[in-house]
Amino acid sequence: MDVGRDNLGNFYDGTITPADVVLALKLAVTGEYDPIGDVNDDHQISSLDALTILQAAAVGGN
Ligand SMILES: [Ca+2]
Repeated sequence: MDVGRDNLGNFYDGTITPADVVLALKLAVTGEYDPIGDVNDDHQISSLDALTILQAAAVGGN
């Protein structure tokens, strides 16, 4: 994950946290697209992306 601010103004610090899951779910609900949140590279943000981020947060989050 890149560090910095994406085109929606969300800040990414390079670590995966539950806050990133919330952001991904928000994108999934609103239909907005952000390549940073598209962790499985299928060119859409869905609950599957959020689940993948949640699992990453549970394993390696701090
Ligand atoms: Ca995706």
